[in-house]
Amino acid sequence: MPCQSNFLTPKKRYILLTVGIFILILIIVASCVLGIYLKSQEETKSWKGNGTSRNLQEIVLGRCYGYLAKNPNLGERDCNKIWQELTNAVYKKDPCSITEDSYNNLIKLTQEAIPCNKSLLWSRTNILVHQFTKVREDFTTLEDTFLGSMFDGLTWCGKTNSAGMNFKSCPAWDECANNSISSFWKKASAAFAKSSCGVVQVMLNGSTDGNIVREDSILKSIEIPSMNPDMVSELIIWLMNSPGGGSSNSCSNKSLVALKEYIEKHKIRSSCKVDYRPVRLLQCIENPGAADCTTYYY
Ligand code: NGD
Repeated sequence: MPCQSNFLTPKKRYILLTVGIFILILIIVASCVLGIYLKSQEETKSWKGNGTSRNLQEIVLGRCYGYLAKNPNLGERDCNKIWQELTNAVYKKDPCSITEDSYNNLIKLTQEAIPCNKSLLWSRTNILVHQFTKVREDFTTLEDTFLGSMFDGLTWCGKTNSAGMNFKSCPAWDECANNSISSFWKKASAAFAKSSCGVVQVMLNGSTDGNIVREDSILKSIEIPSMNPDMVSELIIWLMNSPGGGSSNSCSNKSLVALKEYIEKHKIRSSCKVDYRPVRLLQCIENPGAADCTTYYY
């Protein structure tokens, strides 16, 4: 009796091979289609905030070289590496999954000593505080530091499935907890507060609507708890009201009393000055006819 072979006949082998190749081609085509679909989904997905600032890379590099030219004491810093670390933090990642730790390397590359008694924090006084530090360069806000000055006023976020920035839209501050912008400023603010020493100042807005200090403000939730009470001797509040009238507040305002208690709970002394004169003079340059400004004329 002829023994029966276990091997496939050439015909069966040919059919199996054809089917195998067909399935392989099908898998490759399906994954290509899925990839294109995911990419197009991402590109059409729209976040609520503005997209990455146009020419972001050129702006960041320009600001980096500009700061180094003005501050030779910082020594050798590699602006291209700094840009690289920003891209490492956000490229190929969901812009709502960027944590404060994503920026660890960026923070390391931009470390800078802040002279004692010169740190100036702020909340709801963005314009005024920076008008002030323009003329009083001995005070330093986060936005006047190497790191802060490179990224202030800019927006950026990456794309989940591909390298590069998303220039169409980025998550707004409140759209998700771990977004590329809010995590950056939280990390940068914590680092700035941590390296502050001596007497620290904070400029607040007495004429703002609602609470002078929001519960979830970066000042209250990040900066005050990040300060080292062994290094910071006092936090002085400058409460600035608008000189043109409207609502104004004193240091006995409820939210300020609560803030003072909160600061002291973190083992830091605090005091408060209303309408701190050097800043008031600056306000009066812009608004010389305001009732509260006329006393400065002789
Ligand atoms: O809850 C928020 C929010 N918190 C901060 N910001 C927020 N935006 C929301 N939509 N929802 C953003 O921070 C927003 O762009 C504000 O214009 C900005 C400052 O918020 P503000 O005036 O309420 O003050 P914070 O106490 O939260 O923050 C000011 C302190 C100050 O020492 C800065 O050096 O924290 C530093 N910082 C935080 C956030 C952003 C700086 C920036 C910046 N330069 O963009």
